[in-house]
Amino acid sequence: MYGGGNSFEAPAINERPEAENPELLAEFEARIERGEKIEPSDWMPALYRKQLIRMIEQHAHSEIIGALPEGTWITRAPGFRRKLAQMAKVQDEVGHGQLLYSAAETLGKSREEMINDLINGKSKYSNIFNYPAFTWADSNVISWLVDAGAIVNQLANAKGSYGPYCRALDRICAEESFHLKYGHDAVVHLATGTPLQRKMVQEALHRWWPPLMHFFGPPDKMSIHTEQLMRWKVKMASNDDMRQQFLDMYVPKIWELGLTLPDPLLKKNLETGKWDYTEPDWEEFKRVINGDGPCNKERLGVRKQAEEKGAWVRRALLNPQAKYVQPLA
Ligand code: FAQ
Repeated sequence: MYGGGNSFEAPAINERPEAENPELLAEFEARIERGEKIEPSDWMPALYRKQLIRMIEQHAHSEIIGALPEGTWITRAPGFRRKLAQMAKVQDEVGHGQLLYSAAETLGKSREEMINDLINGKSKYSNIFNYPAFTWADSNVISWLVDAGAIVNQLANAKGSYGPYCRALDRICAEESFHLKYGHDAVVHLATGTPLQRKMVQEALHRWWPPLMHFFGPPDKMSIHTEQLMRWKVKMASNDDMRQQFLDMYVPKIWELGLTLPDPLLKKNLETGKWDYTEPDWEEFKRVINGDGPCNKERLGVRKQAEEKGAWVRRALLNPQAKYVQPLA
């Protein structure tokens, strides 16, 4: 079990599907089976609501924390055009966070509670954003391959059962596809550039490969939530299936550029039709998602500071009647 204070606990007895009204549960599951969307005002089992909040909230946090490693490269991106594009991408990621927080709010958890849970380390966010982007090439690898991984996941889940989440994912995927092209273009530029540029992108790729393999979640046999989530069509592909899809689509593109990956076992197995690979270090994954990665403290520190510095704006928005009173000299 991936534990720590923020881990998913066994559902309370009254949250277990068998504790629900059997007729309502059967009708709910039949609707899902028919491919209908569940909307916020519809009846839903308590566990479906809890799982969706967990997943959408983690996704929202991942977007706003995910903006940070690339955000630090806006001022250092090479040239004005790259700076503009980098800035637009980072703004998109933060916008995705907003869409996803709104989708999670429809299930009854307030944005304030979600942000508090993020800052206090109670909620998780994607493992991958706890690693540093040392060079411009690291930022490009994120733009290409982390976005690619996110698209594999989101295209599948956009066909899921909860209306507000699926609609948010449709829009996010459209923008993310553009990020992917931007990232690919930037990586190709470095890979076909000077020997130093090529070396830089090759090193970045080796650094990001293990966290990219972790990104899709633990192997199916270790996953806690997949079975229930797939039954209710919240998740539309298992972790291993998404990882395989990613390998299938992107390893050939990486090799095409003459770049290497740090896994001597990586190859498509013609008998099984699947990719063979070395299991990444799942102990490292557990440490990172439970708060002990290279950049966890720094990432949460930035969010905490943003929250504190922006508090006056939220207060002013919530109470527009309040006027600033000039203090007496
Ligand atoms: N990182 O039972 P499972 C992006 C946790 S968006 C951290 O397999 P599940 C855009 C999991 O929460 C990236 N924790 O879990 C962008 C659970 O712990 P809990 C985010 C992870 O939910 C690009 C435990 O391990 N995308 O990148 C991770 O069935 C570029 C057991 O795991 C989403 O969130 C992980 N990688 O499957 C932004 C998509 N994997 O909660 C900026 C929505 C697992 O019990 C720049 N989420 N855990 O304490 C999902 O599809 C699923 O939640 C999975 C995990 C597939 C991530």
